Amino acid sequence: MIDLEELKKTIVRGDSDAAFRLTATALKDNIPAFEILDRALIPGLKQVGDLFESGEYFLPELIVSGDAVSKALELIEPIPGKEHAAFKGKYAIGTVKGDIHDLGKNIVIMMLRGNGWEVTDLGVDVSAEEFCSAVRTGEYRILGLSSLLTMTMPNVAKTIEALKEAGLRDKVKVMVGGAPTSAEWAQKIGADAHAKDAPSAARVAAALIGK
Ligand code: B12
Repeated sequence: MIDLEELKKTIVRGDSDAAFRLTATALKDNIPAFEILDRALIPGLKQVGDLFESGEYFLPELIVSGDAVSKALELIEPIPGKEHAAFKGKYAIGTVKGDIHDLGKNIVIMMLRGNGWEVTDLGVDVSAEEFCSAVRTGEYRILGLSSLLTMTMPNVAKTIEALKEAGLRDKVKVMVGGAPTSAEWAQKIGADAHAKDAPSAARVAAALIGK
């Protein structure tokens, strides 16, 4: 049986090949995807963030650890829901302008796909105009906005304002998320909902459309 602590260590040292190999072994050992995420990949990233904050790691270490998680994630999409996931509708999601963090968003996407959502990934560094254009042309029930930097949080609010100005705000529910965000802040900027992690994102999305 594979030791998830070992997998976590591959993330902390940014070893993509080992992360990929150990994730494959974990899945072969029937360890559920959410456990791999919760006990190895996410804690690994958290440790990398702490090392960065304390000045022991620099940008190159963040990059290689991020790449190691991306490599592992290639193997575990999508994450199936607990019950049979009936089709719920279309969901568009992106990381706001100025922000290129996408691992959390990608995990949210996996969880949504495993829970009956058809998800369009709008990518990273997405401008308010690009979000508006997606809402205008697609039949999305929910738009998800991700922000990992305190500095880019205002761009979440700007995107909601842009939707209002374009007359699109009533066309779609808006969900926000990302480490520095909170439910209180989401309410203040006029979002419909906030979720703190991927499992709650799937739950909140279903609740938003009454399912
Ligand atoms: C990996 C990483 C990077 C990688 C990103 C790789 C990638 N492909 O994403 C790279 C190297 C690119 C990077 C760059 C930078 N980073 Co960085 N990074 C991280 C790190 C270590 C992990 C982030 C992560 O993936 N977490 C794991 C995921 C699973 O968590 P999550 O993103 O929060 O997502 C979950 C929830 O928030 C939620 N969620 C997320 N999005 C959404 C959206 C919706 C709609 C919903 C409902 C829910 C939801 O669900 C997710 C799954 O559970 C964090 C440290 C940390 N502790 O988070 C720093 C961190 C975020 N980075 C930081 C910084 C400062 C930077 C840089 C400015 C560094 C620099 N000097 O250049 C640049 C900015 C580049 C830019 N313009 O965006 C700071 C941010 C501080 C702040 N609050 O502003 C942090 C906190 C590090 C630190 N402790 O100082 N980074």
